[in-house]
Amino acid sequence: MAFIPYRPTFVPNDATLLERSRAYYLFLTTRRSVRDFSERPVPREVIEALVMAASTAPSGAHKQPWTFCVVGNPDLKRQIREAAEAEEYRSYTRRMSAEWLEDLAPLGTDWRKPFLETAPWLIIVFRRIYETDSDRKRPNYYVMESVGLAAGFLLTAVHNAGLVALTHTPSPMDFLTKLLNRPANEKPFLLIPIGYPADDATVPDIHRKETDDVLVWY
Ligand code: IYR
Repeated sequence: MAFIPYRPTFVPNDATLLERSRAYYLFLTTRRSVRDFSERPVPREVIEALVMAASTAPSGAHKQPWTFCVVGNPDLKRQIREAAEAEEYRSYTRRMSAEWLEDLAPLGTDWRKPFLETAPWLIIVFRRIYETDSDRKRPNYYVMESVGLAAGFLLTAVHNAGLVALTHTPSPMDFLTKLLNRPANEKPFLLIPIGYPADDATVPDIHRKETDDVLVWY
């Protein structure tokens, strides 16, 4: 591998360093998980740019062990919704523990997932557990960490664009492998509807942890 000089995009001075850091933090505090989507269309090229932003995430041995499947087809969205709701119904009525349901109660979620049809796009993130190079299996490394980072990059890109997203985790997710016809080396990781928020969208009045609760200096 050739090495090339690292050229910083810009060199901040002491004042802009703090200003930019705080401004970005403030901007991120305005990101929310939204469950009420508008049907307003979002151009395909926008989604492509957001996915490519996600794909800039660091990854184990730079394997980029992810595939972003993008669904806009209404019929496929309906099939995904039906399959997700069937699993979620079983989860909410049988599989989730009393403690789990109690922790979720303030968020007001249930097995119904209308956003899987309302949102113009569903991005299903798959983690690639290995690659097949001329019939030989090659491992990927730190796949969970890598794909988690890419999903995080996607969420901040969506927020920066002025759109909203939801990190949805229907469980189990194997129905996505089947519906999207994915190969054996890919496992579903997250389902992320993306679009504009509905005009009357509401979000729970959550509060984030304070500095002292998340940061320890040594
Ligand atoms: N996957 C279910 C339940 C759920 C679980 C957690 I942890 C959440 O933060 C939110 C929901 C669902 O999507 O409803």
